[in-house]
Amino acid sequence: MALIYRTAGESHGPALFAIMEGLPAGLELVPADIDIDLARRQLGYGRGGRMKIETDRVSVKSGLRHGRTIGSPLTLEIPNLDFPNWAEDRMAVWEPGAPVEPITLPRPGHADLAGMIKYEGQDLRPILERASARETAARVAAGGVAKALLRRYGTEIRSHVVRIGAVHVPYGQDLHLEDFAGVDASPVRCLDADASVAMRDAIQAAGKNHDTLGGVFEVLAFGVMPGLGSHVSGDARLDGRIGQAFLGIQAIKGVEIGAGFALGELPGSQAHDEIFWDPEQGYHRHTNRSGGLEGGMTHGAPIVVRAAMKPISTLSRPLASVDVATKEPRAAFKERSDICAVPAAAVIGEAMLALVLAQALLEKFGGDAIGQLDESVARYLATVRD
Ligand code: EPS
Repeated sequence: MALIYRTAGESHGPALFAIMEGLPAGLELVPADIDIDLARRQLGYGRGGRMKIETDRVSVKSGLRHGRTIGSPLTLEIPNLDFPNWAEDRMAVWEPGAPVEPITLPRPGHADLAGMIKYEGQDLRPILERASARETAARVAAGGVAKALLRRYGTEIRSHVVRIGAVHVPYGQDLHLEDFAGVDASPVRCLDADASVAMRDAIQAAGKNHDTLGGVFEVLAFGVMPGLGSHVSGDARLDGRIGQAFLGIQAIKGVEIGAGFALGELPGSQAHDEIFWDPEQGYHRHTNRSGGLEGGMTHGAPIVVRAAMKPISTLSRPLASVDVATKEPRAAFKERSDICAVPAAAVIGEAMLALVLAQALLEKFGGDAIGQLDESVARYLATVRD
């Protein structure tokens, strides 16, 4: 059965949900598999007041018994602790006692205007509530489950921030799993201590200036077996599926795999990863400009994905807009928001890569129960070296 998932929930509604279908029965889970990543997603210098209100923890509503999946849809719920503050009026589920003023000043860069036109609304609230990156908490919860599945077969996913505004560290370095041990201790989830300070200062300066900052983060998957994904059709290529998953994260505007855009500048003799074999390592490469993917398939080297996040579009000194009710020029709507959420986006990127890889794993090996999956993977891995 294919692994599919869907999220539901509004930013200031009662709760967020993720439903996952197609997980094999018998996968062991503990709350920390999900809650640690939920907490990591809430961190990062530059988050706004909302993160002081929320303490994201998963509540499992179906699909799990005694800490093991049972093959039925897994429902993950994350309550919005801010909801009681909104329940009486702006996000009341039923008709509120008194009318609520519509929001009619779309923010440049947000889903507000296009969403309102598309859904024929006179109020931006329903659009911004679902477009909000609060939704990513549900994806991170689902990603925690996907990571637990992948871990069973030796795959570990890590991330770090490589750019905030104008401050950046070199991209695409040769990194190993151990390099990430302390990354969550950096206020911006950057591996370089000096750059962390400079990034934090840049966020602080942007905040003082009523501005926001974007950046670039990198996600790596270590211990990925070769042969996930397929070359046979465009939509089966894992590069494309990873690209979709990352570009589906709120505010992501660019994705690179491996050396990415820099490959466009190199001659073929310097762009590819030469192939070696020895009895100890089997097939291996000395470089990884391909970011672990060739022909839409994993080849055994770490997967390396970078994504660029645009600056948050809710500005405390708003940009020019138009009142959709009167068509008069007005400053855009402003609401409590973050100054920078790139460190959080990196954690969300981990979840998206985990979900794509878990889907590709189950697509290749299937299995209704974890034992069947274990057997298929072991049989395949025995063939890989030779
Ligand atoms: C967001 C606006 C802010 C962010 C929110 C995303 O929320 P609020 O409007 O409640 O202050 O904090 O992110 C989260 C709540 C979260 O959990 O990541 C937006 O408009 O996208």
